[in-house]
Amino acid sequence: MTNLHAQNQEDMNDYKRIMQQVDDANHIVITSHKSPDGDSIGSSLALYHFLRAYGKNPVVCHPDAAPSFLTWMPGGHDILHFDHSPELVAEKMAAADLIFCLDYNSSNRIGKDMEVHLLSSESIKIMIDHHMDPADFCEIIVSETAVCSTSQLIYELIDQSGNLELLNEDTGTAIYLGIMTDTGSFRFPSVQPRTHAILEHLLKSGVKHYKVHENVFDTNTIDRLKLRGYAISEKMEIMHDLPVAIISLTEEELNRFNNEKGDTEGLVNVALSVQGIEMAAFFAEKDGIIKISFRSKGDRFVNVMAGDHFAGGGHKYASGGMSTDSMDETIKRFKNVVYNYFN
Ligand SMILES: [Mn+2]
Repeated sequence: MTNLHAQNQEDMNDYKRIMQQVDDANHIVITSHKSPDGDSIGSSLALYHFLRAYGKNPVVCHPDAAPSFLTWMPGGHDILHFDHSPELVAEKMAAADLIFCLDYNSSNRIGKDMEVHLLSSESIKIMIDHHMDPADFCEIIVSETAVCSTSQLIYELIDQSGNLELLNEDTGTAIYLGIMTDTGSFRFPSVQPRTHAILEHLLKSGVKHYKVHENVFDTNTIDRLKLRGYAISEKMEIMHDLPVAIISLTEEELNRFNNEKGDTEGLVNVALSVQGIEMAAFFAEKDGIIKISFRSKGDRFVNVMAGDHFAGGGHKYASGGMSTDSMDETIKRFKNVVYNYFN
């Protein structure tokens, strides 16, 4: 879906129209959602490197920093963080004449405080995203919910605007990172033949795919591995009579293992990997709030449950939510919701 279809200039695709806005812009800001993941970092840095090769000087402004297994990326240390430098980011956003909103579908996904600066900006705003139900806060919306990652859409922007010769190793590495992490290393149903065609081109462009995998997956600390071992051996529960697995970690438990950003990443997928399990939930307590990740497969979907019961949302097979109840109360509530869902 794109808003610009309404204007329908037949000889120009949406991506070319986006590049027209880029041509006209002097101050370009690239934003993405809170709690960065591989796709928000990948799409932001891919667009950053591409626009630099195109002759622009964009700045990437994120709400908060990424875990270290993502910050090694070329350009990773050029990203400004609102929670660390609020005045500087506010200044960049106020001065912007073009703001990209990548990998999020609703302005509140960048956090209440940064959202104020986004909504008050007079800049043209362009959303490029793959989450369902895009909110209406951008002048141009590219919302492709069947595509595996926003990073793949940045490739489409570069390709379909006729700029593929500008795709260099840094841009390609960022696209590779985003596709790899948002597809569980190229295994989710969202992977299309087109995805692999893009990957072929990225490798031909000099992307060292093995380095991306090593930097993301082979950088465990001992504390992280012990925390994950503890979570699996002591805190994983399979629901009675239901193909549902749960892992929960309290703040005390996380602190015991010196938890750092990213240490619990993907634990929910470990729960989902148990033979016969169709749905998994991971609960983590932070500052008295329970943050929840939901995953599912096959005919089971988690996005509606996350939205209806846990103030969240997301994709059919991968959603998030939160709860201000205690851990025990939250898990009890989840079990009730799941019993109703399955019966
Ligand atoms: Mn994404």
